[in-house]
Amino acid sequence: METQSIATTPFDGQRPGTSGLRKKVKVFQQPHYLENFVQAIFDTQPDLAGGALVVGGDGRYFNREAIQIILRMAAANGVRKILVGRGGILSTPAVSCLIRKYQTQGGIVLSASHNPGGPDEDFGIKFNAANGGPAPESVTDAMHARTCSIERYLTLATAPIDLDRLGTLQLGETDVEIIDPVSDYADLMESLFDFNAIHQLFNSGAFSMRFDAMHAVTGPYAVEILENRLGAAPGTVMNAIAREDFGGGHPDPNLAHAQELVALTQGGDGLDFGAASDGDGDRNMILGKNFFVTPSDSLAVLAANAHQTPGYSAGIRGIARSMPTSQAANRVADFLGVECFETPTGWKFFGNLLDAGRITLCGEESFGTGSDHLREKDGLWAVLFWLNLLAVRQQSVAAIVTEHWRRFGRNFYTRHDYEGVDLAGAEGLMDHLRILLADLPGTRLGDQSVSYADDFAYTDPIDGSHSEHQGIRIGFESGARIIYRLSGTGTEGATLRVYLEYFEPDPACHQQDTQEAMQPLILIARELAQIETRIVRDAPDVIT
Ligand code: G16
Repeated sequence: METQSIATTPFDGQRPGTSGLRKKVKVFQQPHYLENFVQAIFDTQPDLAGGALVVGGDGRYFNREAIQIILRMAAANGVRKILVGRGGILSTPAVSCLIRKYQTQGGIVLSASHNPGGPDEDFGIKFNAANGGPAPESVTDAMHARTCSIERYLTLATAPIDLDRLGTLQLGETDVEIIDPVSDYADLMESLFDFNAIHQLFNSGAFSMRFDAMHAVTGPYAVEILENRLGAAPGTVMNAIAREDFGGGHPDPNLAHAQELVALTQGGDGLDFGAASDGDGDRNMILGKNFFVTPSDSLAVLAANAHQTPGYSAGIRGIARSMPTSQAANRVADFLGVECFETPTGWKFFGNLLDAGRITLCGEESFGTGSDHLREKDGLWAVLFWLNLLAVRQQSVAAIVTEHWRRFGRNFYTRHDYEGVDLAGAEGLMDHLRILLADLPGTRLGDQSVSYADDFAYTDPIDGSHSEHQGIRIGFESGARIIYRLSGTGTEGATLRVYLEYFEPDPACHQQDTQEAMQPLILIARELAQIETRIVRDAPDVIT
């Protein structure tokens, strides 16, 4: 089979964002577009030549075509062995699991995560390093630099291979092994949690639940783990069939996009437990009967109770949360006497802390929770963690969380997203805030006194790498915070995220409605940033 060197020229805008390169499918379908980025991976990751690689994606539209292109290019670039999920399917956590288990030199994940799929929707590609985690900025910067000067890519002149049959095929000199996408990951989950206790909970007759796979990649994983291995009733996993367009939905597990599931948990006969995951299986949403667990609270609750699960019975070494995630986890870390790190948004910033053994658990407000078992956030892991806690504590979700608030105080939290806004307006809003920063400390905004205001920068404590402009942070003497950031995962215009938090120690005030309780802070945030005039929006598109 002949290796071909194809002449190409650079495309603008191939800089990876918060999580890889995400663009519209039509952008990726342009001749040479995907190839240029993939060649930049091989050109900047010399260990892949002669090494092993994991390849898989969330099954969205263009997944199969992209995988065929990547396999041919990997073979032409001298990769010795490639592990591919059957049908081209691998969840993001499963890729991380396989890289670590089989000690490959990296992996390529094809996904645009929670963004919609289909011919007119989104696609994405991300490189994960040999530790199983998203490539750090130094690596993605090098890839981007390479895309700016690329002049050729290597591929093989060969027909598409059969992705649907398990077994090993030859592609030139390269072994391509088509593997069961689920089993290694399911085995890892079984090693971390008390499957007997969860099995008993499911069979007690006193517990009802649904897991919403949102027609995305976790369908087969959740059916195998929850229904086959743990004995949940067939149908416990809803929307279990993965589709290229996610059934036309938005595979984002939050209150706005998982309404069908949310409705099932509400009312007097609502389910005891509801959970959902996103397009590529790394996000999670946790619901109890008439109860939504914010991702920030979820991280704090898991940290406070980790010792009750087999995988974490020895306790945790430390916690990390992304900067906009609420400070609820800090209170638990203080109580446990372990370190708590505040990192920029993006799972890649947890990698060094996990590798160095400084943290065991990490999480983000954006529905991501994970631990040192992998180097990605992990949706089903979080669901199993909660199920394990429900089984051993024999309490409802609401009881566990309200008890947690009584013990540690409650960090009320909400995020307001303004999606698809004019980029220049959004950047102007951020510039306006930056100009205000120096004068804010010591002033009063509404009934709050500003104690600090900055443009968040982070120096990684392990390798000293430095990241700037990671979000505008305004902290008040009361412990409340307002944070403004522009999303790094959108594909159209800009998305402004406003994150709001305040601390309430008094249990008598813990049952208030979040939006009502936070109204004074919401108004401060809107006025300070001049949201209505600068991005011409009078209300957020999504509130979580
Ligand atoms: C990605 C990143 C997360 C980040 C999230 C939101 O998640 O992996 O670390 O918190 O995007 O980022 P942004 O606020 O920049 O849109 P996912 O699930 O999309 O891969």
